[in-house]
Amino acid sequence: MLTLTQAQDKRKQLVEEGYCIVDDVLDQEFLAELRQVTARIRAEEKQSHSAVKYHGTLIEPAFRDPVYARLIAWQPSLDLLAVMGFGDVRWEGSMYLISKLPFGPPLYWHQDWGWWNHPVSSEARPMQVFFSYYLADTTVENGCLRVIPGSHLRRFDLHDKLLIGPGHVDWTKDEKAEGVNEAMLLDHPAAVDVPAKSGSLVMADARLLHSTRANQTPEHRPLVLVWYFLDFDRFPAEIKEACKIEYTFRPPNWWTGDVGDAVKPLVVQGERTGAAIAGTRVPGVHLRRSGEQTGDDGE
Ligand SMILES: O=C(O)CCC(=O)C(=O)O
Repeated sequence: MLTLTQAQDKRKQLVEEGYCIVDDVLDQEFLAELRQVTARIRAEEKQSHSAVKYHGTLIEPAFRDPVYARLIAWQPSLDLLAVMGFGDVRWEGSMYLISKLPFGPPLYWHQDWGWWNHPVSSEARPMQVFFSYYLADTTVENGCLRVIPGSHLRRFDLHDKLLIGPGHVDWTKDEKAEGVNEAMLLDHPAAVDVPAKSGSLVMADARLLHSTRANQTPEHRPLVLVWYFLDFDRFPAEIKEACKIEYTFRPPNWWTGDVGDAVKPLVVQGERTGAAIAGTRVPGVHLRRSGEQTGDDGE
């Protein structure tokens, strides 16, 4: 567990740069179990690699093994968020097994925030984060994550080149990613490599521009990625309502018996109480260029 000062530094980095890494969040025993189950699921899955060539695999494993319920509610990660000062943590409902294939291509630049039309998008506080648990050490050679620090709060030239919106590359809906263009695969002068040790937690804001290096090795590079909302009680009501519509769980989308009990407090639930926002993944006026003041966000 980090000291308070270390945790505050991680929070500062997450808020200002859009990401941070915390080492040794998973212990060796749990990591071994995750590796074993994840390899089994990858082998069982009949996913066509050509359909998800940029990711490698894009499998939703959550309800296929109890180990993933433990990962979602992994106490050291939740304790870490608490010491970093985040409350009301919710599991967004999704988890992906992204196994970059041997000699697989880089992942294209993209960001994952879905409510760019809401003024809250310009606020520094992280609301939605992905937790990446790499099950093998990642390096520049085997396809580590790349990010553009600060791109969650500031518009870069790259934002205007990414194909998003209608006909766009939303890989959750267009797994073939046919709209990927050249700019989305290019190097960028502001890009930073984020190599990580297995067992570390790489945490990043959904708004951050990110991609990966290519895998230049003959080994798979496995990742289990989990999405969370932070400080959900402070979400704007219309986004909360949108979450209530999107993230519902009914069998078979749950584990059997008491396996999912620890996850229950993390689930978005509740009666609908108002209108939901129709979101967009296209950053609009709420993503400002450096130094630009729009005055549109209630500041
Ligand atoms: O494969 C990776 O390392 C990153 C995947 C990712 O962040 C994404 O698909 O959005």
